[in-house]
Amino acid sequence: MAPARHIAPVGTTLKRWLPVIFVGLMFFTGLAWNNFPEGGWPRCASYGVIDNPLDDNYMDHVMNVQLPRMNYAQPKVLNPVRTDVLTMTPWFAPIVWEGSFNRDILNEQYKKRNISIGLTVFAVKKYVVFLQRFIETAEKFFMVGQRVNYYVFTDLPEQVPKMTLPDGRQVVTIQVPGYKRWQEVSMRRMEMIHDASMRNFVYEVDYIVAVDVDMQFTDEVGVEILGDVFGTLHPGFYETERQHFTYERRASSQAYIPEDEGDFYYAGGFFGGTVKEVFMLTGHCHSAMMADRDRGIEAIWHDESHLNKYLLNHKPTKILSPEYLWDCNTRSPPFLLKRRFLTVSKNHTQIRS
Ligand code: 48C
Repeated sequence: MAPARHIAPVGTTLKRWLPVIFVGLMFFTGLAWNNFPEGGWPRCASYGVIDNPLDDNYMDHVMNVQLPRMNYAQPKVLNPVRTDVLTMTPWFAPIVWEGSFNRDILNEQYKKRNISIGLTVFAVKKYVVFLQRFIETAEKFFMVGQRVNYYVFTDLPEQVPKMTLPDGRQVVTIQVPGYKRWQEVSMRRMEMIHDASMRNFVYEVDYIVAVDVDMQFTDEVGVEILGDVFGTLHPGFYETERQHFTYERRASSQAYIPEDEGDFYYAGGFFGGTVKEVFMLTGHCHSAMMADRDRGIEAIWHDESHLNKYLLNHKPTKILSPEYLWDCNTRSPPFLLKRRFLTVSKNHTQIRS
């Protein structure tokens, strides 16, 4: 019977081969390392080098996430802060209400990104009278601590109030025609924002927030509103059945929405998003309005009708509650814990004449 071969315990074998394994590992690692594509980790087994979709300092992000110590209430899975209002749409877009977010956490996240926001406002003909209060109240409440460009579109640039603003905030005046009809002024905003997005905004800011000027900020409006594309619930329709929304109901208009369609009724006076998304939204709405004009039709609520059609077919990634656009003459219902952006009472006939 052949002598039993002496089989050394595994540990001895391993020790004996360790140097060989180590040298081998170093050799192959070195080979591999030299073949990594420039700029970091390959995403998958590649047939030829692919562009690395992660930005160059990917590892920095991963290794250096340092949110400062913050004390805030623990979010409770079974005990949501708001149970009186809808806080998420069926397409997973958050609806922003007081209590549904912590601005300190959001500010920390945005601070790392060093963003800038463009606030567009049209003050054409007599509406220039609203600018002073608009900007003064925006300085108190709008994106405090962030970089902001106020883009003031007007036919009367000499009447734009001269205001000294802190570092990082400035007024940029853009001259536009003083269209005769107020409806035309309102509708042309889409065209003007679209053009300015391509000419200026894309080089100057990350987000665009487009609002009415006959308004004033009365409470914090911060980075909680930012996202790819957002609309605002109109204060007059949050509890209305959709067949009673004042959508455009004539099929001949590009803004047409049938009675059995629609999610929400969005206000024309407050929308926004990334420059790219706002560029597409305003371009689409402007083209639709020009197509209607060629066919001799004007949607019932002008740019607001087209905004609603656009956001029906291109769902907003975030929705602002009526806290962000409220009528100063309407009492606050119990669910309205904040009034952040209020209409300024005016004599429509006088101001639009
Ligand atoms: O700037 C003007 N001048 C006008 O004569 C008519 C409208 N406008 C702009 O369009 C203002 O920025 C207005 O806020 C906006 C249309 N919105 C309104 O008139 C009410 N907020 C509905």
